[in-house]
Amino acid sequence: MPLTEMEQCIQTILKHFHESAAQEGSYDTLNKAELKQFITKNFPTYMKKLKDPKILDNVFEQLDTDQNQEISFGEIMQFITIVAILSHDRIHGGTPESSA
Ligand SMILES: [Ca+2]
Ligand SMILES: [Ca+2]
Repeated sequence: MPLTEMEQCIQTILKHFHESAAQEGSYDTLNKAELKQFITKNFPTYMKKLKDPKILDNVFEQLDTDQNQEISFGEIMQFITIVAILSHDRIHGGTPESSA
């Protein structure tokens, strides 16, 4: 049975997470360099904001809720969730028709 579109979305997220996570150290978590690569590759618009290393540090700390200096799949999902919510807001906020 083929995957539904939503299942494919989840598979895509898993694939790209593991591609970045496998670069160094644990193959199932992102260190800071891997997080940077993950965002650069998958969210280039957001990467512009991360040019300042202090902002990357801050994003890393915010996502690393268990403070083990690695970003797990569950922790990166917080980032994906924020991006998804911002994308949703943009759909409703960008056009003149949306003020109705
Ligand atoms: Ca890793
Ligand atoms: Ca962590």
